[in-house]
Amino acid sequence: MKPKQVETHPKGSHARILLSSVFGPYAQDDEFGSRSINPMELYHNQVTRAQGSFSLRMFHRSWGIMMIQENISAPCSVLDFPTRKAFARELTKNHYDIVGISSIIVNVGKVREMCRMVRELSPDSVIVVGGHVAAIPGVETMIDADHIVRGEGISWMRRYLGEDEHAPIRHPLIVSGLETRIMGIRLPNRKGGTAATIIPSVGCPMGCNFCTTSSFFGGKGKFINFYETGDELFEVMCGIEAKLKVHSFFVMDENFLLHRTRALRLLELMKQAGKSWELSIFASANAIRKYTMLELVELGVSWVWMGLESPRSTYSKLQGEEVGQLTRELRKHGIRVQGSTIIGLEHHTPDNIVGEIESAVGYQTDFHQFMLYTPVPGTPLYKEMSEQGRLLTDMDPADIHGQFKFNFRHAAISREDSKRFLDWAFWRDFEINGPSLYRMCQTTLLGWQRYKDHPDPRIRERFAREVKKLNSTYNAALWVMEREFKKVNRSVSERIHKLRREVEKEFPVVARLCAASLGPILLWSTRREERRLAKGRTYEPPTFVERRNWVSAS
Ligand code: B12
Ligand code: SF4
Repeated sequence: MKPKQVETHPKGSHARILLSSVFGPYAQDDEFGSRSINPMELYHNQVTRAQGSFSLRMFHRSWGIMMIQENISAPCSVLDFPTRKAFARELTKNHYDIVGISSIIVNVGKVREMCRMVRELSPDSVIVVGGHVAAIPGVETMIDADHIVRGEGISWMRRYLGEDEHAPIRHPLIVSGLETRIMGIRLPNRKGGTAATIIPSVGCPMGCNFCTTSSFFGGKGKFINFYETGDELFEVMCGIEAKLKVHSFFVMDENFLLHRTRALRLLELMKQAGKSWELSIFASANAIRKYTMLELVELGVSWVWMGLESPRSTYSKLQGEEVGQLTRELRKHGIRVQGSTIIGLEHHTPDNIVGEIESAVGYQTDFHQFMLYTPVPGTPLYKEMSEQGRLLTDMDPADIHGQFKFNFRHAAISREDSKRFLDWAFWRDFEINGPSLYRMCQTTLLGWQRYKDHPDPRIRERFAREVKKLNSTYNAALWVMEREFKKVNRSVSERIHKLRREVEKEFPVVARLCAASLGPILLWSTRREERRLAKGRTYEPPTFVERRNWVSAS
């Protein structure tokens, strides 16, 4: 079916709206495109997946539809992570004028099924599909939707409802991670215990050729700021801090530090108000280098996700950067680094790829994501590969997610080998550097030792807050890791032992007591988790229903 022209919905802001993410379960193979290797988990999907029971497990809500719901005045329900049954129930229980479905490309099969269900169960509803799935060429012919929205969705939905698309953006209250578990233990959901997500912008002006988020929001030189200034951002963060009782923010902005004026104004306001916040950010190496280490520390940057791509890559964000030196420096200042390396770049061959992976592993980041070089619809890389006739056309979109096999013909590496090299990279990082949890502990200790006596009380307060976990639960975790690795990887075990001794030197009573009391419990839960994982245990996020401006239909 051909998408209709975008006009305003006849009911305007009185239209009743359902915004849904695609249905689960996710971490199992099925006919709608779920894949067991593609769980709804950030770390276990693409970062710590080879780390067994030490893998960090957690879910993240679908922030795009939460943002849209918060910024329209129409009655609106958000249904996040429904089952097919829950989606059907919601469609029949409430009458919706508009059903919005949010999806990325891998889940297009689920979108197709959801559109079919809407036509059957709620035939009067207008179907709107948004998110990255909209970038698939010819998606109109794959799914039965009335509107397919490319790019930013808040302004689109406001326009569609006849509302002011330029009104200021209200930020929803978002707890960044859910149901966090590690070593077989689910961490308690304490109010304020988990960072809040804040989304200052979408898109990234760097425009790397493979980057789907950059291209989806305009490509090179373009991005959309929800909050232009440090003042606006500060105000939003203060509001969230008060309501969620957090000190810690997961800043969902592809390249937060690139917006230097905004970041430095935020810092100025944080200093004036004595805010000792922690920020987890995404930033490119060239953007990080625009700041001194002290500025980063003052800004509360405690975790940074940085694209390393490859030691020989030509991306402008890496130009002139000695990446290894930068990652070491960041960690010495207590900033946890998550590196991201691409497997299968154009210059990779079976002969040089092992060396490239070894270099990436040698950066010794706290976390390391490995991803296959993947031409994704909408990106310059996709266009280039398509023009060269190198795209594999018989692949199910559900298998194009960068963690399986190439979706294009590589000049030197076969499809089968792409997976082998990818899996080997994760394995090698774990073998050489040990569990990410241990590496994080190392960075936390370095930060504490360096800044515990810093003259700025905001800085001291933050490092004291961070080290609290290290001298208690994490030291018990170190005790377990040291024991478990003794049998399989003596070198890692010895390094963990050394770190634990340092922690115990710093906190002689608490750290030892915690290791002695909590250690055996954690050891038991870790081993139980290993057994569960060996039997194929997977995890699924719970379903959420949230209603706003809601009145029951008469
Ligand atoms: C959080 C996140 C996740 C979470 C899950 C989120 C969820 N509940 O689905 C986790 C960590 C589990 C995850 C997993 C995966 N993810 Co992910 N993820 C993200 C991340 C980091 C943030 C998403 C976000 O909230 N952005 C901010 C919001 C505001 O932007 P947005 O979602 O795009 O929404 C805007 C518009 O798209 C639009 N919109 C969105 N929905 C709708 C709906 C309607 C009706 C309308 C009108 C508009 C609209 O309006 C919104 C406001 O402007 C993005 C990267 C990024 N920076 O966006 C990747 C990203 C979305 N993920 C991606 C991928 C590939 C994956 C994985 C396959 C893992 C992997 N191998 O990379 C898995 C898939 C898991 C699965 N089984 O489905 C890709 C998608 C690529 C593509 N072109 O499809 C992205 C873009 C990362 C990347 N650069 O490659 N992911
Ligand atoms: S710097 Fe990162 S976010 Fe920006 S375009 Fe490149 S890969 Fe994308």
